[in-house]
Amino acid sequence: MKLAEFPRYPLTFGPSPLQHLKRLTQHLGGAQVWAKREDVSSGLAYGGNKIRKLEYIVPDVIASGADTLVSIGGYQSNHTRQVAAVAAHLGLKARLVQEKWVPWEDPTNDRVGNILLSRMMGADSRLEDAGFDIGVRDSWKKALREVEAAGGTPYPIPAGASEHPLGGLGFANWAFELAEQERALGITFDTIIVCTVTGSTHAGMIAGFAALEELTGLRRRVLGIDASATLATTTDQVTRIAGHTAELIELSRELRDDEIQVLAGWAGDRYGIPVDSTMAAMAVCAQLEAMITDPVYEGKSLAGLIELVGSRDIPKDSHVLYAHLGGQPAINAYHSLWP
Ligand code: 5PA
Repeated sequence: MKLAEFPRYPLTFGPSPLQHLKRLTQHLGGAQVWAKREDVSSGLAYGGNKIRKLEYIVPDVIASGADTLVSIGGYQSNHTRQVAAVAAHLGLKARLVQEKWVPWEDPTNDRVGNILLSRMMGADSRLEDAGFDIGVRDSWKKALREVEAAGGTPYPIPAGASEHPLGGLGFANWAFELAEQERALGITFDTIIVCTVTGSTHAGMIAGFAALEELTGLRRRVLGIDASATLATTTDQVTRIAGHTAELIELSRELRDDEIQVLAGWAGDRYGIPVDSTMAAMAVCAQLEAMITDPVYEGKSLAGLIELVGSRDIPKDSHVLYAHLGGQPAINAYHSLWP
């Protein structure tokens, strides 16, 4: 099926806005830096990248007759908060498995930010001790069985909605949406910067831009900035989901190796723990643009962008687009970074 033929349940206000980051551009003295803002494009509990993925999953949820969305993430998972939001919006229940993905010992970590919002929206959010892993977990299978045992009909949504068969479609569509916006603006972005952890955001973009390339011949660099600190696993997952999504939308060729680029260098040693470059990137963007990023995901991809523009790896005559994927609620649990 072509991408436009897949059913999509709208959960956003419309296309996510494009913003020229003029003061950041001036500060870096190189490429023109813009952002496409998934963090301000939906009214559902502050939105974010999962909303777009879920737009293509909700029709399947409705068709399945399920009454409970079951999903998994860390204590401060943005994904599970967006699943809780979509459940509330659809009048369904949400059962969330929140694992100890990050050894962040702040006593507010399991109480404020994302997890607080999920609880407010009525989700049944339960803590588990397991550490970071983007794969399919036993705790999640257990939650599915429990929902069934209680007489419910669960609908499973894996971590980040990435391993869901339709998980890549939202960001394949993002590529087409961007192409429309570019036509209206008269600007073409040659480089895209996107944070990558469970992979389907980046992978969807790769498939979408490949499909666009078939129509226009235009090649771009879609650079995934790893924030998982488990580069090999994330790169495998991106490769697999990009290939699967490309097949789903009937790309007429295999993806090339150069289309899949997940860059290391800004994740630090551990998922969820910021390093100096993360802190510097978050501060510079907050202070120059009042654009807020988080220390788990977006601060890390922003650090990548800043270094690649500063070093001219992304040349001065480029237009580079930073995909802002949301994630701000988590900063509440990281208050001690700004004492
Ligand atoms: C997340 C993911 P992918 O998982 O699709 O690679 O997206 C990475 C990403 N930015 C980037 C923000 C703000 C994100 O929330 N978050 C996960 C979560 O549980 O919240 C799936 C890990």
